[in-house]
Formats: sequence, structure tokens, C-alpha cells
Amino acid sequence: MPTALVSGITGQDGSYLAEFLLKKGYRVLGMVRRSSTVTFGRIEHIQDQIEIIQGDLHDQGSLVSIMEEYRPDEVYNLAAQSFVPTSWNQPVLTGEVTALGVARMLEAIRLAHPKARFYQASSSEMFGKVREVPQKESTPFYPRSPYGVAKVYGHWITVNYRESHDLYACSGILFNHESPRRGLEFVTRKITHGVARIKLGLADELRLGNLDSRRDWGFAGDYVEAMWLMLQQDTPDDYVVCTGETHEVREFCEAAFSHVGLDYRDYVVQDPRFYRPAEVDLLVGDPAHAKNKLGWVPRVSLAELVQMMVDADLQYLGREVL
Ligand code: NDP
Ligand code: GDR
Repeated sequence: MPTALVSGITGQDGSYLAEFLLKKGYRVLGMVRRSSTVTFGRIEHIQDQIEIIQGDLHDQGSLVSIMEEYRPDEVYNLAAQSFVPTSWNQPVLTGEVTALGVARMLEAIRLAHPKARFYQASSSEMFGKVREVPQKESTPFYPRSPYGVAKVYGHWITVNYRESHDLYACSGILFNHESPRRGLEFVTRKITHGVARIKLGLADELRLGNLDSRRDWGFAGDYVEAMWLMLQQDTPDDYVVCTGETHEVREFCEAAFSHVGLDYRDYVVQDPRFYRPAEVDLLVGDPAHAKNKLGWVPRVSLAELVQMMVDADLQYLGREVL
């Protein structure tokens, strides 16, 4: 039975990846940081099948101890300060966790267990003010937020450890992926949750920022398979993972509201509080490398994703209303 260590297991992707690995027969170790309240909502349903161990990307010693004690075959580094707006308010913390945290994890592997295969959760936010359309593995980076800058460091330190220390280390450059488990502050979930609240009579408006920006949105459940595939190859490499389609935030609103028979223009209010100091206007990836080398293709369409998320929020909030 292979062993996988997942940092960020309490997050959206961590929960889907843990489910996926359990189905494949892995022993799954979930690294969590200590907090005063329980943050296991997304993994409650599989908690008895995974082993929770304490560790923090701020703390080098904890990572080395984990590698020495558990000697995982695969390490998926999903932990990060992942919300872009927070990175302007907390740029140093974002750098500590999202950038240097990657170096600490790689150092722990290099020092204690260099045979482990390593996956780094890189991001399309590294492309930022895009240099070409669509974006692929060779597209130069131009990050537009402290988060994007931190992810660029995480990407290059992963490449550097592969080239300097001969580690099996991969950087997955994933475009936005969503699900009913997405955090409430990210725009897709904010919209589907807002639609459900309005439909159930709990709210009468939804305040958003820039409706013109365009994203390449996929389903998180599909994307975790690509992470795993990257670690099953003969040689390590970097991959863009995306759908190849791009849509405006406005179109996502339109689809979500119309799924419950409403017109978004009657409810959405644009609020300058949600505009960003620097925006990423357009993201659309080229998934050819992942398709050709990994055989990976996304399964869930955007229309299906929107419906899945709205229905889940209606069900979730509906239970609370009753
Ligand atoms: P989430 O924000 O849902 O989850 C982040 C996870 O990181 C949580 O489990 C959180 O733990 C953990 N974490 C934060 N700080 C630390 C720390 N100091 N030590 C240990 N754990 C920590 O993110 P997603 O699941 O959406 O994303 C997973 C990864 O993929 C992130 O690195 C993100 O930047 C990246 N990414 C995400 C994309 C997306 O569209 N979702 C696209 C491209 C990249 P806690 O529960 O305690 O807060
Ligand atoms: P993003 O996701 O910044 O792409 O990062 P988010 O959903 O936060 O924003 C997407 C776009 O929507 C616009 N927007 C709003 N965004 C939020 N959060 N709230 C609003 O009210 C709102 N109104 C409009 C934003 O301006 C932006 O253009 C996500 C994260 O998961 C990162 O960790 C990950 O690396 C990238 O996706 C790929």
C-alpha cells in the first residue's frame, strides 16, 4: 500500500485528493496545523480512513520529523494562504507560507527522504498580466498580486530542487477549479451561495467586484486526478491543467441565477470594496501537454459545475432554513 502525505488536506483540493487516493488504495496522511477550533468540515466523511498528523509550513522541524517518521512515497503540497485579496493585506505571511513553505517542504524531503515524489500546487495566477493567449508551460510569468509572486517562487524552487538535487518534483500549474466545497469568499461559491440565499428569501442582493474578468474554470474533483497522474510518470515535469475555455464572471452569474429562474441583473450590485489593486483580466490555458502526456481531460463542463454548486447550496441552506 503506497503512502501519500497531503498538506492542506482540510482545504477544497485536499478533501477531493484524499478521497481519490483512498479509492486508489493509498494510506493517506493528512498534515494539519494546530488551531483552537476544528477545521475538518470537508473531510469529516473520510476522517476515520485517514491519519491526521500535525505540521505547519512555517515550521521546518515539524516537516523534517514527518518525513523521517512516515517516509511517504508521494507528497502533495497543497497548503497555502490561497485567497488572492488577503495577499495584499498580509504579503509577508503569504510569502512565508505560499513561497517559503514550499522550500521548507522540499528541504525536509531532501534532508530526510529524497526518494519521495513531490507535487507542488502552482497556479495560473503566475501568468497574471498574460504574455500570450492561451497560456502554456512555456508562457513567461507576470504575477499581479503578492499571492502570484509567492507562487512563482514556489514554482521555481520546485524546478530548482528537481534540477539541483535530482528530486522527482513536479509543478502543476492549475487554473481555477471550483466545487460545492470551495471557500465562501471565492467568486464562484460566493455567487452560488448568494443565489441560493436569494432564492430562499434570505437575501435580496449580491455584492460583487469586477464582473468583466475572465477565468478558465473547471471542477476540482477532475483536477486532483491530474495531480496524481503527474507523480506516476517515468520522469518529473510541469503541466498546465485547465479546460481551454474562458468565461466572464458575469457569465457565471448569469448561469447561476438563471438555473433558479432569476435574472442576475435584478440582484447583483457592483461594489468597489471587492475590486483589486491589480487585476488578472484574462486567463485561459492550453491543456495539450497534460492531455498528450498524462492522458488527462476535464470531465465536468462549466454548465454542469454551476448547476452542481447552486443545487448543493440550495440543499445546504434549505436544511438550515427548515
Ligand atoms: P484552500 O484555501 O481551500 O486550502 C488551503 C489549505 O492550506 C487549508 O487546508 C489550510 O489549512 C492549509 N494551510 C494554510 N496555511 C497553512 C500552514 N501554515 N501550514 C499548514 N497548512 C496550512 O485551497 P484550495 O484547496 O483551493 O487550493 C489548494 C492549493 O492549490 C493551494 O496551494 C492553492 O494556492 C493552489 N491552487 C488552487 C487553485 C484553485 O482554483 N482552487 C488553483 C491553483 C492553485 P486550514 O484549514 O487550517 O486553514
Ligand atoms: P482567483 O479567484 O483570484 O482567480 O484565485 P477568485 O474566485 O477570488 O476571483 C476570480 C475573479 O473574480 C473577480 N471577482 C471577485 N472575486 C471575489 N473573490 N469576490 C468578489 O466579490 C468578486 N467579484 C469579482 C476577481 O476580481 C477575479 O478576477 C483563485 C484562488 O483559488 C487561487 O488560490 C488560485 O491560485 C487561482 O484561483 C487560480
